[in-house]
Amino acid sequence: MKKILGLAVVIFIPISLFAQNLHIQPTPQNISVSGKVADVPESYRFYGGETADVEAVKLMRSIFSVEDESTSGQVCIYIGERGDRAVRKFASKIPDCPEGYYLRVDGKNIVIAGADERGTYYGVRTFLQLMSHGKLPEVEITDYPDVRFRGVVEGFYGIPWSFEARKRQLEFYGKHKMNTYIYGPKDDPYHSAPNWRKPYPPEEAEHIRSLVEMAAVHKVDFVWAIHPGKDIQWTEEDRDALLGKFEAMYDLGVRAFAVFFDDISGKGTDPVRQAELMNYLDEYFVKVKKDVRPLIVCPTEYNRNWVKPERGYLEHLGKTLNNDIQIMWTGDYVVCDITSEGLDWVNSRIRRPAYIWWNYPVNDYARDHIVMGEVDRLDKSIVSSLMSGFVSNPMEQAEASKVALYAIASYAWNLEAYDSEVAWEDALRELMPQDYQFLRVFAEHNADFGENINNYRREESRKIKPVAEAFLQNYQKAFFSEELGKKLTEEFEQIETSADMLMGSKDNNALVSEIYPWLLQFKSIGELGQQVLAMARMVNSLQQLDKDLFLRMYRRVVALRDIRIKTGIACNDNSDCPGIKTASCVLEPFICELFKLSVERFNENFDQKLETNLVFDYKDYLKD
Ligand code: LOG
Repeated sequence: MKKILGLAVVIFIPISLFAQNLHIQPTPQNISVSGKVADVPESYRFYGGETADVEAVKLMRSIFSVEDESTSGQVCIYIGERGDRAVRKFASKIPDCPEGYYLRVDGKNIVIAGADERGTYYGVRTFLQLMSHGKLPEVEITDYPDVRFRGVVEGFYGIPWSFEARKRQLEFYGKHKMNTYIYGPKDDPYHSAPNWRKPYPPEEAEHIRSLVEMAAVHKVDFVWAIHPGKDIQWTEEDRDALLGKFEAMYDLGVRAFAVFFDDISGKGTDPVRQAELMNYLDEYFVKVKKDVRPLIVCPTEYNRNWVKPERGYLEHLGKTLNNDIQIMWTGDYVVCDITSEGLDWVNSRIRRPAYIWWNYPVNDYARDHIVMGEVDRLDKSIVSSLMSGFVSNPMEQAEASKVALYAIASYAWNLEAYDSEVAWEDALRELMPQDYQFLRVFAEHNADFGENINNYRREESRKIKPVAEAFLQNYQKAFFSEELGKKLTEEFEQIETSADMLMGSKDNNALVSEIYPWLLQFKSIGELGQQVLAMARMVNSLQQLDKDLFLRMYRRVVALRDIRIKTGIACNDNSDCPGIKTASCVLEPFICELFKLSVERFNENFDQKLETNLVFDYKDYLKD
């Protein structure tokens, strides 16, 4: 039977639709598709298994096992890196770019040839995506990343990610071709003051050791960062303490390091001392060890808005820091979109391409919000050589951050081909394969950060927004549009249902538990919306108005508002950003406005003095 199937392989079936709809993320740089499709071969010969990247081979072997190999196999699988015998024939096709690969599937061959080990691994990752429903399209792909370092900087304030969450992250990075995880949670006392000089306690040390191992399996550089600037004394003693800590981390397996000088004041901010220290570490640690990656530094003036030109801070780093030290940069502001102009500006000062620390989707300055919206506004026209890295600072909610991280992986690999909508849909599907449609509803209405100190806003509730606006315009003129009202009611029903479905979902337990407080509030937005719309409708036809029923509805809305505040405070009593906010950009204000208009009308007609202001002010509540 197997033999017959094997023979069938050489005959490609022209199902061009299938092939044309090839969906590979991140989008490969060059792909040509013949339109022919074959079954995944069951009879094959495998070349290069002993010499190619171990992890790449392992992944390939999960489909093409050693046991099923046959010398008479019809299809030859070649795998390896440039210089390996198995892929020698294809050497000229391999892109001359780190982490690049050449991938070919034709009637007789499957070729995966990497420019280096990661290239081969990424080639296999692409191959796995090609194979869907047991079919393999005939393709030729030449692929490589636009941005050299892509990934995540766990650099937020708040509860650092758990060991379990980090494991899931590393797996996700490997799968989506991200190669960097910078460990720098502000609230890890062994990363920052007061304990940066001390070694980790044994249990935490062991966790780091296993994360480093796991990172290697997923082809991710585990970069350990230190944040010494709050109390560094610039003495020899402190320099040795820092070096000692690096040594201790090296012993745990760490082979990539960063030093963060962000968010400090006083002595630690001195660019001369910072540069001396960095060069010292470069010369006496990195260069001596030989197997350590180039250093990364996050400067004190890490965004344009904070630069004091008279200090000449960036210029000093640019001039003095050894060439192979990377310099991080958040853009024109702490939180902002990255622009070509901004990159030119900083690069000319630091004399190297900036290593972007993108402060999105981090929510440590807006802890009451969770953001899972479409990552649009990433500039596709930026010349990739202007950046040496693009890493995202995520949310304390690791699993929920994956929506943004998926997008960033896709963008940093291939800037021009980035499609925010596709990335968003894909990410949601990956997070919740079964309950995707409910998650989509939630994510659509949880995209903005609300008013915040960084003035960084995102579009939210995009589809329903014009409907809500038009409805209110009509209603202000005392016209209740049945058509628009129906759409809005349906939306609120869908919100309520989606919240229930997600709270009960077993599709991704880690995600559900992270977003649970927001789901509770999301459900109540659904209920509130329906109730307020019903009130508005009732008060609009005064002849039919049942005064008692209206008052009952009024009381229920007020009760829902109170529950909402109490739930919010119970879940987050952070004094800067208390509460849990959801759909706060469009739907919550819509509900407040419609409530106000309806109650005003009721008051006028029944000579009542009901409160019309349905505010959701957590801070006021905390004061009481
Ligand atoms: C911190 C970072 C924090 C982020 C957003 C950098 C380089 N440093 O203002 O730890 O998560 O902003 O609040 C920062 O961005 N400081």
